[in-house]
Amino acid sequence: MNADLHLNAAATGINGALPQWSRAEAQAIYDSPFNDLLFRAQTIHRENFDPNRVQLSRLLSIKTGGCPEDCGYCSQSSRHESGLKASKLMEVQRVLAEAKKAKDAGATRYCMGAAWRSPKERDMDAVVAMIEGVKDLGMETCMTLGMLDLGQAQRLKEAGLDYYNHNIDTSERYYNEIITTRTFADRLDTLANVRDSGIKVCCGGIVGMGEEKADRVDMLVTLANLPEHPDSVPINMLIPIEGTPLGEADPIEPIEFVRTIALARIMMPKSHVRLSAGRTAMSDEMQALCFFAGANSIFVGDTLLTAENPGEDKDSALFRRLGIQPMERGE
Ligand code: SAM
Ligand code: DTB
Ligand code: SF4
Repeated sequence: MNADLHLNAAATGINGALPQWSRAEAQAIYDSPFNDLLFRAQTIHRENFDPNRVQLSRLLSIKTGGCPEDCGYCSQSSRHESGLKASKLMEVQRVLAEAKKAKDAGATRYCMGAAWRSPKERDMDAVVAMIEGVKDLGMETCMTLGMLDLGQAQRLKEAGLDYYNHNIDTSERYYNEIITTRTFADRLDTLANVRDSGIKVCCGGIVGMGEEKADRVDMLVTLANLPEHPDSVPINMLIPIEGTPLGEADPIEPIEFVRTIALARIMMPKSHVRLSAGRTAMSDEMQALCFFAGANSIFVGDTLLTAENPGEDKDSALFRRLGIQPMERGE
């Protein structure tokens, strides 16, 4: 392996602070020979995790569509003509019935998503009841509700929320091409509020939105240089949705996608890297390479929020072929 690749910021952490990565350093790793990159990622993966276990999360859209934001990839923005029917906040009992089914199917974490810019005061009681109910089932709870102020984050923490998902989505440079109704800095503020309230952070982004390699690298550098690494890092492959500005985007080259996963694993060794949206468009071989590169979490079930996901039968067949076992709760 190229000796340069051993030189990383890991040596520079002072007083337990996380090492800070430079873009050049990260880009060199991303561009390294594929076999070197994968060997390094898999070595780091094995130092931190059981390489044959993958964490299973299940998503539910608790409030679908009609979102005022203009995220260019999203089926749920009211500014795009995706044909999606908007619905009101789901009733608590229905959410809990769905969570129970997910638990019975092996999911350890239940992630509830709402198409909001941020939660409204009038919705908080129901959201709190959902968190409490899902926790009572013995599952980990995750929510993604848009921007949060510190008070809202503290309220969710008190209800027992384990994780909050809020993605930076892309590099700071490319961000304005994709979203104009909230800034990159807004995203970082929400992440700080979540972290300060003591909720674990789930934060990643999307690739395949027409960005350059450098944008993928920069996005991961931003994540790796946060005061703490996100506990979970979802890497979504764009699901192109008809009627959205990115509905006709060219797919990302699979090897580039695997490189992105490997770099995330190398820079954030202890984070759960989630092979997130877009798996229906991936071959088994591509997913196997992603697991080898250090991905160790997926969404299970036949829907994500609004889009398709492979479903239980396909995933259990894939896991059998690869000798992969589901992770236990809290692993
Ligand atoms: N409305 C909340 C927000 O944006 O903060 C929460 C839900 S939002 C749908 C969660 C994340 O899903 C987005 O940040 C984005 O990374 C991902 N996502 C949404 N649509 C996608 C698509 N078509 N393909 C891939 N990922 C997508
Ligand atoms: C994340 O990073 N990916 C999930 C979750 N966080 C909320 C959402 C994927 C959404 C895919 C498109 C859809 O289902 O509408
Ligand atoms: Fe709304 Fe979230 Fe979709 Fe953006 S990603 S349009 S905030 S639901």
